[in-house]
Amino acid sequence: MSEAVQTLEGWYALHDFRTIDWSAWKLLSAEERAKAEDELHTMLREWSDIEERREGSTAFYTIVGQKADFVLMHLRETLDELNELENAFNKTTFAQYTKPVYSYVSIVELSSYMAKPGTDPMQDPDIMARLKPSLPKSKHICFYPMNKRRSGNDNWYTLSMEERRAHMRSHGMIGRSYAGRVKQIITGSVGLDDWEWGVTLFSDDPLTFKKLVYEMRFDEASARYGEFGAFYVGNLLDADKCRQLLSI
Ligand code: 76R
Repeated sequence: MSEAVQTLEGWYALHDFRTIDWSAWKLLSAEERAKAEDELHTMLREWSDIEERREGSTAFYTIVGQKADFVLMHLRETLDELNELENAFNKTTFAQYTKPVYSYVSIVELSSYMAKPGTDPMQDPDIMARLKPSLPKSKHICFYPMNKRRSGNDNWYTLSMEERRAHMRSHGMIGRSYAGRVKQIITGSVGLDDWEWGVTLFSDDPLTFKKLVYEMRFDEASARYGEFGAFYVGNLLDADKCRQLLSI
């Protein structure tokens, strides 16, 4: 049996994708819509207070295309908190005018392939910041789930630790050449959801997603061992953009 890599886990993550029921939303009176929006903005403010207290983080983005209209990505200390906030949102008037289309449950994960031997990662402030990150307010988000292949000669899980480390080094080198242009959050979901990892990328330029993901496709870690689910891409929603989106 190959040795499993040690992983470090941080905050739990929920990616909640919804469409908006525009026909029902349009049937509301302007007052009813305003009330529903006020309630939504109160909830958004509560989430940003939680972020300020460093007890979690929330990202709110539109989704372009027909897979969803928006995503709320939440990070929290526990699965219970994620469930509570999901239910609190579902009880709002605005949520009544949305339909869930996809969700993903995972946990922020760092693997130790590149860890410096003899150091305690939990004492490293950079590592702690990556495990419990404040989600960036970049203009764009990209999310997709992925697996590492387990078929025939292409089985990631039968590779030795050294082989996997070499692949991850090469993978990390490509990633690092995008430093400053993209922020990636890898969340592990083995035992939590249908795929093995969620990949969430943030950038001010959506073309960077295409360039980065394309370049990685040629790297063996992705070319030979990567399997990918559906891609979701979208634009940052601040309070003003949210009002614009919901105005009829
Ligand atoms: O933590 C580190 O910086 C070490 C290097 C590193 C690891 C171990 C790293 C760097 N990643 C690691 C692990 Mn990654 N990553 C992806 C995708 O689309 C694709 O082909 C793959 C999706 C992207 C875009 C990406 C970006 N990475 C992982 C793992 C877990 C593997 C395991 O444990 O077996 C997955 C599934 C995964 C997938 N990666 C980076 C990036 C970027 C941009 C970096 C550089 C980060 C930086 O140095 O700032």
